[in-house]
Amino acid sequence: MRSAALSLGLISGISAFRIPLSQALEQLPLADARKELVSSSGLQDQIHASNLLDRAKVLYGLAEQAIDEYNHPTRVIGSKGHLATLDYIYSTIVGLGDYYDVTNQSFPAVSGNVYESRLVLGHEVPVSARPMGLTPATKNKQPVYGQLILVSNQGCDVADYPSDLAGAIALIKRGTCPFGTKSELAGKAGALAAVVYNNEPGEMSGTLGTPSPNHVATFGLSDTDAAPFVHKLKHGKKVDSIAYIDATVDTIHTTNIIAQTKGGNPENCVMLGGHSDSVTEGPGINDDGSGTLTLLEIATQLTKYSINNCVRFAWWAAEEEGLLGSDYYVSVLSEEENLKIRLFMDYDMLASPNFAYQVYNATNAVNPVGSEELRDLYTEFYVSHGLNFSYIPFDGRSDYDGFIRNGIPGGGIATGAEGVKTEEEQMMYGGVAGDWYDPCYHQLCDNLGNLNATAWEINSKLVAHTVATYALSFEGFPARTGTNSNAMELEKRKYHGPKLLM
Ligand code: DPN
Ligand code: ZN
Repeated sequence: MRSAALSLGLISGISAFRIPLSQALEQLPLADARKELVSSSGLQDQIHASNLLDRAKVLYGLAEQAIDEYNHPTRVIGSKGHLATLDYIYSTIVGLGDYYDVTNQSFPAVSGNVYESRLVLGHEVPVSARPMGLTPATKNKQPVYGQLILVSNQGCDVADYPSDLAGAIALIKRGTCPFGTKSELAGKAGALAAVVYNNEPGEMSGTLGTPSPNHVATFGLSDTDAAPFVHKLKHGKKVDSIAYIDATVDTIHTTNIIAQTKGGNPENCVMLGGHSDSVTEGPGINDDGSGTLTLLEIATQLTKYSINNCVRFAWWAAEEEGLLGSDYYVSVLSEEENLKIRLFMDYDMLASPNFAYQVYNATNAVNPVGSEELRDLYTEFYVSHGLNFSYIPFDGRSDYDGFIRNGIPGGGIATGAEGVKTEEEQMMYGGVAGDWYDPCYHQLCDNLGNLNATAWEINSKLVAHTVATYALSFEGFPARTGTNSNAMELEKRKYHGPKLLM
């Protein structure tokens, strides 16, 4: 009734003269009142793996539209595959009639492409050398030649950069500050290029983050590949080196799609999102076709019901470039609008082939209050279905980060990316210990064969459960307290997006 009265006020304010009352009433979202009130079991019953898989086939076809330009299917921002994905989401929601208000939110996104790269240290070509995300090219996109010079400490301070770095290549240890800061300080010191080596075992690829005019071409390197050169330099030996990166960093415009129910209390919104884009390398059917399509299917099924609280769906763009879409969305919310979002639920990678049921360990101690109540709703769901679950770090790798940095409780679930399944997890979930959860993570093979239908259906029912629960009531869920975050804790995070930042 409340929303009907509100809308009637609106209609009489604008056009009561021209529309007869009976007709005006027809146009109100009163249809809601004639629908059954949503229930968790009702909404869950509408979810079927077959519908999800049918949508996945459509999505793969859209990714193929990029083949002309990329020689393979992809839904990376700026590609025809991504534009077609946006059209598909938008037209599906609009096709549902008047249940949702849909918004396209355009924003600028930096996107980097590395075409070729090579690093030679002394007489060696270290196999682990990887150009960083958003790295600029070397000068004139040509190889640069110089001495390799060791930077002191962890290269987070101007004083760590020796004067003989001008015209040389900087070798910097990972740690303490972001890769972008190191690249910038190396550039300011006159270095031609920079190499950041890992301070823990293994390969290291990361991103420089927001571009700076002082960034220089920057590689990541494993600890073991770096060790002999660090040793040589510390003993005063010279290492002639060559660095070459052909890359571009461009700003393009891309689009978030937001769909909010017309019904339900608009002061109390339950918000959920997935990302509409993939990486350049592949079609992203699990990452994050799975989350994208789960949201689309639930948005479709929800129209059968009336709701008490507003539900707001988001399909973020440029997640793979560093959470650019979700960051932008939160950054332009007024305080008043921010406070209407009671919580944000992130659904990124719900159907990994070698899956685990992963729940972000979002505690109230570090995150906005309410995050932990959401976490517990997820774990109760798995437990009540006799399923196992595993906590995973809530460390900033997906689109929830902008929300929790601005005081909005957040959480989510996933089924695993490049992590390795343990023996114990094989007992808990089946699958193959020793393999990645998603063996095709960020690769061309993230295609229709890269979905586990059982995990996808269960997780989509979980998403339905969370939507129905909060669309019915926020009773017992903590009220919003403000838009501030626990900044000190969040600064320590190594991620803001899929790639390492420091
Ligand atoms: N879904 C991954 C991506 O968009 O690349 C990011 C991610 C990986 C998030 C692992 C959580 C855990
Ligand atoms: Zn993802």
